[in-house]
This record gives sequence, C-alpha cells and structure tokens, in this order.
Amino acid sequence: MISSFFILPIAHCPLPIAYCLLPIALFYRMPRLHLVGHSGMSPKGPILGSGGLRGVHLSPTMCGIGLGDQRDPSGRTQTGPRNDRYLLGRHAGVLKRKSGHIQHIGQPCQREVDQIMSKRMTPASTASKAEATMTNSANEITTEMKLQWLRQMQLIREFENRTMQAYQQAKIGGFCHIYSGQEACCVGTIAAINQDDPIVTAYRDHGHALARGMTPEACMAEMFGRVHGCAKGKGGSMHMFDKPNWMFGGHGIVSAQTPLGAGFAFAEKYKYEVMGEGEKKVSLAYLGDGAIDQGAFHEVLNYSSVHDIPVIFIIENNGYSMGTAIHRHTANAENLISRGQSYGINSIQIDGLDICHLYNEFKPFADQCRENSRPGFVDLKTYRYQGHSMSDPQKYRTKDEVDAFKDKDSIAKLLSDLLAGGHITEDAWKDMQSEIKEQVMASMKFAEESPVPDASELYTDVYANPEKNLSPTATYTHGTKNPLM
Ligand SMILES: Cc1ncc(C[n+]2csc(CCOP(=O)(O)OP(=O)(O)O)c2C)c(N)n1
Ligand SMILES: [Mg+2]
Repeated sequence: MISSFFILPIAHCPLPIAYCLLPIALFYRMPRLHLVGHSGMSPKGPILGSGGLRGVHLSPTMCGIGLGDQRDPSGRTQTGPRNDRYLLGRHAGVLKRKSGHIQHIGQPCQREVDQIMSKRMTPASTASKAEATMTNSANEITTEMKLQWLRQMQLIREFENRTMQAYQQAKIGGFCHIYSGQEACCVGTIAAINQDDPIVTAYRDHGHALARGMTPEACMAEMFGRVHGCAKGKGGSMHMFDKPNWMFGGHGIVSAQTPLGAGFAFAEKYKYEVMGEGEKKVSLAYLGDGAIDQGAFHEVLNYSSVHDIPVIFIIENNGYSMGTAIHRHTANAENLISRGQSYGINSIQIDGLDICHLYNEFKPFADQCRENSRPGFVDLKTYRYQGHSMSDPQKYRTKDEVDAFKDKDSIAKLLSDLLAGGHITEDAWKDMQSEIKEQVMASMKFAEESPVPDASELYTDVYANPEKNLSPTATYTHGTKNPLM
C-alpha cells in the first residue's frame, strides 16, 4: 500500500500551488500526494507538519478550478468530449498543450442566453424543491446494508474508545479529535456514493477513513506515528489519507478541504466531459459548522454553482466549533441551508442521527448532483460525545445535554430497529461486538509492533519538486516529477 507519495507542507509553499496540486495529481495519476496542514507530534516517531495557518484566503484558482469560457471561437457551445472548454486556473498552459486549442470568448447564441437567464431567474428555493423531487424510492435499504452499517458504526465507536485509551497512555501524540456520536454521518453518506467518488474531510477523520475501507491497522499505526500507518506515520490523527480508497485527507486547516473537494469534482468532470474518460462522479467535502463562515468556503460555493461542479458540501453540524455553540458563532444558525440556497445550490437539512433516514434523503440527493453535475449543500445535524479534542475540559456544555443526545444514539437506534424486525438476535449482536473488539485490539498490537520511521524519513516525500540540493540528503528518490513545474 505504501508507494511513493508527496507530502506538501502548505505553510512552506505558495498556497495556489498547494491547493491546485491534489486535483492535478489525479489527472497525471501521481501515485500519492499528501497536503499537510498543521500536524501533531508523535511521542515516538517523526511526524512532519507545519504550523497552523489561520484565516487562509483562497481564490478560485487556488481550488484548481479556474474555468475558461465554454464556447468555441464561433460562439457555439461545445458539448462533446475532447473539446477545449476548460482552463485549469493559472496552469492553463499545461491543459492547452494537452488539447492543443486556444480559448476564445465569442458571442453566446440566443438559446444559451435563455438557458442562463432562466437558471438565474429561478428562485433558489424553487430550484431546490424541483431538483429534490426528481428521484426517490428506487434505492431500497436492505437488511444486509443495515447490518453492514451497524458493524461499521460499531467499529468506529470501538476504534475511538481504544484511541482515547492509547492517547491517555501517551502512545498517541499531537492533536486528536474523537468522532463518537457522529458515526452515522460518514457511514450513511459514504454508503450512498461509489467507491471511486473522491471524499475529503477535516481533522476529525478516523471514522471517514474506516468507513471508506482503510484498515484499522493502517489507521491506528498512523496515529502511533509508525511506518505502516497510511502516511508512514508522518501525518498522525488529523491526516488520514488513502488514495486507493479515494480518501484525500484529513486536513487541519478549517475549511481548507472545501476547495479541495471542488477541485476533485472538477478534475473528474474534466476527465469525463473533456477527455472522454471514466464516468460521472460526485465528490463529498465534509466540514464542521465552524467552517461555514470562512471566506474560502463562500468563494467555493459561488464558484461551484457558477461552473456546475458536482461537489456536495456536507456540514457535519455537531453544534459546536471547539467550545463555541453554533448560535454564538454564526448568524442564522437555525437555517444553514439558506447559505447554499443563496448561491443557487440545492440544499437540504438531514437528521444525522438516524442512518436509514439519512441514507433515504441523501442517496437521491447525491444521485442528482452526479447526474445534473451540480453542487449540493447538506446541513447534517449530529452531535459529538467527546470534547473538541483530547485536551478539552468541556466547560461549555452540561452532562445532561450530552446524555440527552446519547439517548438518541445512532447505533442504538439502528440496533433496536434490527432487533425489533428480527434481523439480528441479542447473541449475534454480542458476537459482532466481540469480533470488532478483537479487530481493534489487533490493530493496536499491529501499531505497537510497527517500527518507528528512521530519522532519514524526515527528508523523504516532503516536496513535490525539490530544488536541487535543497534536501539535506541531496538526492530525491520518492515521488513523481510534478508535470506543472
Ligand atoms: C483556518 C483555521 N482557523 C482556526 C483553526 C483552529 N480550529 C481548529 S478546529 C476549530 C473549530 C472547528 O469546528 P467545526 O468546524 O464545527 O468542526 P468540529 O470540530 O465540530 O468537527 C478551530 C477554530 C484552524 N485549525 N484553522
Ligand atoms: Mg462543529
């Protein structure tokens, strides 16, 4: 699984390059690329990282999604594959060479003007309703799916319990954010897309990695800072990365994953529509309620809507941004979907504690975004049982509040449905729990036995295109040459 890959410390390179690289890496099939925001330090092994960046401001070109005009020189709209409708931000020259055609702005034909105007004049709420009612029901939830979700959610819960234990024993260092309580969010949404649809998330990322198919061993070893971790132990808890499973982080910079999510969606759209390869895809960009007021997020919503980019922004709304309750940190907190609607984006609110309800709502929604090549916005209501991070004393909320949400626990709800329907017995559930416990214990053993990286690893996989003699080791052996430089 470990092949050559890149780690790009974004604090040390120009941001436009940093944010363009991930989607571009997809085009050129670089084996791996890892953006490191700010990372933790392993008590035992080296973890590379840079200082946290605050208030990062991203322009559309930083998303790697700057688009050119969509008409050919005569003014006609081009529709077939292999046309030259797109420019990729500041790296337009590279794509131009590939397709050998120069952009030109011509006069739009009347039909196109009508289409654009009717789209612009449709009130966002009406557009949302119209899109939302187009499909449904065909996606029946089977008992097998429910049992699989139960297993996945329990795996994440158990994994997080052991993670907390290992953290308290100082086997895991740096920042560590526990996902318990939110399991239905990642399991239910990931179940609704294809295995090769890209996803990207923030630092509370263990659940997404496991739900996407990363082994508990690779995930745990990463947190232990060991060489068999998914990023050779260089990323730690906040930087789970798994290209084979189309999971592109794990990012510590609040909202930085949103332009990346749009970039992935654009890369896939370009591949399908321009290069005539692959199939229609949709990307999921998960973010917290604390990320929705970042400038980058609004730029990306606007851009994605204007250019029909099939990315779904999933707000895992757990009600808190660190220790600040949502009504204290954002305006119009009860009506987050108005954010998406104001950009003409189909937007829905979903109860993220009931996985079957979540899937039933989200599956047709995601199918629409894929089919129509449109962005989506989801206010996914959830709750986290632990503090913001392992070092949070949680003085901003009461135990009663936490207990009230535990009463609505998503695993307990699914289990009781299955028990009531006679689809699982108490004994089978006990067996499932024991199997999962053993699986997680085995991952801890694996992580402990995995070697600590050699100190020389500090200088490998760090720069996408190191300048000659920049690395103290003088030679650069890992990774692929960046075709853009
Ligand atoms: C640009 C930026 N600003 C501030 C921080 C510090 N910070 C880390 S997590 C966090 C809160 C984010 O809350 P939310 O998005 O709701 O996610 P949750 O932790 O609830 O999953 C903040 C402010 C950061 N990492 N990056
Ligand atoms: Mg939050």
